[in-house]
Amino acid sequence: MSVIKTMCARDCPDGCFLDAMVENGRLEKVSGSQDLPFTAGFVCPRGTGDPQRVYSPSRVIHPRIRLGSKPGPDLKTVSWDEALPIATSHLRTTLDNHGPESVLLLDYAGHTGLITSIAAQRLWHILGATRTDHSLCARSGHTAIGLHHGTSFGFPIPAPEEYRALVFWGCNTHDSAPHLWRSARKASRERGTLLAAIDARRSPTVEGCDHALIPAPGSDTALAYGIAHRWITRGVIDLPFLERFTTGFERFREEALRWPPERVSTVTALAPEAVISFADLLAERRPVGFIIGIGLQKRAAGSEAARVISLLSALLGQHRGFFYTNSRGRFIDSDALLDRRPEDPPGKTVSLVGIGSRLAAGEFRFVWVTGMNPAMTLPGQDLVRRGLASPDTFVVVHDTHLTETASYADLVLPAATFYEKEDVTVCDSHPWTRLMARAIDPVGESRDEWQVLGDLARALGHGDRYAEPAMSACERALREGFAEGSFADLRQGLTCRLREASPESYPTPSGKIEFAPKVPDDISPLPEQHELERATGDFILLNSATTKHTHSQFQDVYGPVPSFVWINPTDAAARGITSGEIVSLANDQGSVNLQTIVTDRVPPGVLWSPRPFTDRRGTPLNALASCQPQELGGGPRFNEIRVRVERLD
Ligand SMILES: Nc1nc2c(c(=O)[nH]1)N[C@H]1C(S)=C(S)[C@@H](COP(=O)(O)OP(=O)(O)OC[C@H]3O[C@@H](n4cnc5c(=O)[nH]c(N)nc54)[C@H](O)[C@@H]3O)O[C@H]1N2
Ligand SMILES: Nc1nc2c(c(=O)[nH]1)N[C@H]1C(S)=C(S)[C@@H](COP(=O)(O)OP(=O)(O)OC[C@H]3O[C@@H](n4cnc5c(=O)[nH]c(N)nc54)[C@H](O)[C@@H]3O)O[C@H]1N2
Ligand code: SF4
Ligand SMILES: [Mo]
Repeated sequence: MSVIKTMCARDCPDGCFLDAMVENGRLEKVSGSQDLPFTAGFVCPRGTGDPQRVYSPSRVIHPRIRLGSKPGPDLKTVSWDEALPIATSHLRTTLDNHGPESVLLLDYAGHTGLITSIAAQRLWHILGATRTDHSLCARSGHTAIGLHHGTSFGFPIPAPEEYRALVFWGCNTHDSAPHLWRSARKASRERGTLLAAIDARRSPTVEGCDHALIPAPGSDTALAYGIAHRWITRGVIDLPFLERFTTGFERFREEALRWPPERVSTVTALAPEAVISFADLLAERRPVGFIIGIGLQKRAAGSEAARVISLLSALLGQHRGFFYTNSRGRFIDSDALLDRRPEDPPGKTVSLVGIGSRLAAGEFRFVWVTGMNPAMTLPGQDLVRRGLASPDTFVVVHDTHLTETASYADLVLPAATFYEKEDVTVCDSHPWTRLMARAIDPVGESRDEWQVLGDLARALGHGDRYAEPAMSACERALREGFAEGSFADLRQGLTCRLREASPESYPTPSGKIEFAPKVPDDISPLPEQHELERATGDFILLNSATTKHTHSQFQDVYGPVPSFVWINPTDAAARGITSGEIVSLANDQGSVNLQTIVTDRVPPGVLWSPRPFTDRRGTPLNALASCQPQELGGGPRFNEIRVRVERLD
């Protein structure tokens, strides 16, 4: 058995160093490498499930072309020599007849490696074709935090020893980042670090913390101002720090003073005393690390909550005492990966959250899908699926597995998994990286992205732009990237440490933390608590990941993403609903049927379900989600899906 050192490529904050155990050319087992203490010792169920997924029956192993109409499973195996000219000819015809804007790239979170995630974008830049703004996940929070701090990176991970309290705010770290969670638990055990959670439901993270608050969904801005109010009125804020490192505090102070505990209580539904005692607890436990969830900002005003929470630690005299994701604090030259040149046409960038409407309107005649399963993960599924199903739109899906989107593909191309190609990935939290060495040969006829896109570029006369080996582009991108080690070390399998921006530097106009930055007219200079819609008989459906699946992946290993919904006993009783019953969640966009679990882990008026399931009729959860982007940052609104709950007869 040989052990190949690699790193996980999934879109996960933990960035595990993995040891791939290979025997006779076959991936047998995957374990957490001892080379990185942060992730050593265990991997999540997706890591352990990788060997099964790599060889699963749903793996795409040959190119396949559609027989019959979309959507449907009828695909015929063809050779690469047949498949590539078909893709090229459709692409060329679309470019000639409809222009580059009608050629869309849908790429997202399947593989976060520098090479894999950029390979298709490089060609789209050369062609001046349509790309998206990648707004589906964390973008609003990045924009929000950046308004006040210049960029969104926060304290280094693992959390420095001096944190005496960690607040998990609108994130379910227990499931979404198990190693980060483990390091927090260790700090709690060994140093008495207080663990607190603020979540709109009793999540696994809430259950694992010493202290928790369950505010009404979308009321976090009020809560954060309430905490600031208590600190300001008690005089526990660090005035010399605020004087030296911030601007605009007076205006923030005035707003915070408008949020006494009683007013906070009317918005959050928390008892005034609970807000006061929580604020006092944190003030005694400084320095405090606020971990701001990506889940938190997936609502119309989610970015407002991210803004105000990111400012709290400054009141306690701390630089960047928050963690969101640290992806914006690295020194990676993405232009080197894209090979951007002045002569390239500008191209068009459109909203990924809002792409459903454009797809349904027939704006695109050629769509290349890679590292993404849009027929599951995009909001507005009715529009998305209608658009992909159009006979006028030629859809190519390059994926490792036969996905729900493959049912809408005209051509499916087999992709190599991260065990089958070389790459380098940069994790969003900790700063360590190492080469993702190729552990096994590509399964079946699968090919990596650089090769496939290079072949397509060559056929279109742009071969010179893919002539360099992918690893040289990667090396150029990382030229300024390392704090310890070098690209040569990386190539030898050594652990390298990436350079990180200083937590004490603020690339804002003033060079300081700006409480009330200068912003365009449609944005409020200070974070704002939006009016919450009052009871209309509708529920708010929250949804988040569970441990076994990464978004729509691993359904081949662990079965479908479970379709159940938590409902509060009071709401269930009022509707005569019992646990285990199938109900319909419906709104003006669609409906899904799923099984109830009656539990007080959600408050009245709030529902929670795993994401992103399809119901028994094949309707995806995201049929209910709106493709109207958030105002700030253009992010999604997955955590404020309004639905009615109806019993099925
Ligand atoms: N309802 C709801 N929907 C959501 C969210 C939510 O909270 N609620 N969250 C959103 C978030 S945070 C995110 S990040 C998105 C994720 O959205 P997606 O990126 O669409 O997520 P996945 O389902 O993981 O799809 C990734 C695809 O990449 C493929 N893949 C894996 N490795 C490779 C590779 O090396 N090469 C190629 N070519 N393909 C590969 C996988 O097989 C899989 O089909 O979903 C969003 N959707
Ligand atoms: N197992 C697994 N892990 C993953 C992923 C996966 O698919 N599977 N995906 C990865 C990706 S791409 C991402 S973006 C991250 C996301 O990981 P997180 O940032 O942890 O976000 P979520 O998992 O969506 O959890 C959000 C939590 O916020 C709560 N919440 C929702 N609305 C509100 C609100 O208004 N206020 C408050 N206070 N709480 C609220 C929800 O109840 C939920 O418990 O996870 C990553 N990790
Ligand atoms: S998905 Fe996350 S926890 Fe699981 S192996 Fe990958 S990096 Fe580690
Ligand atoms: Mo995400």
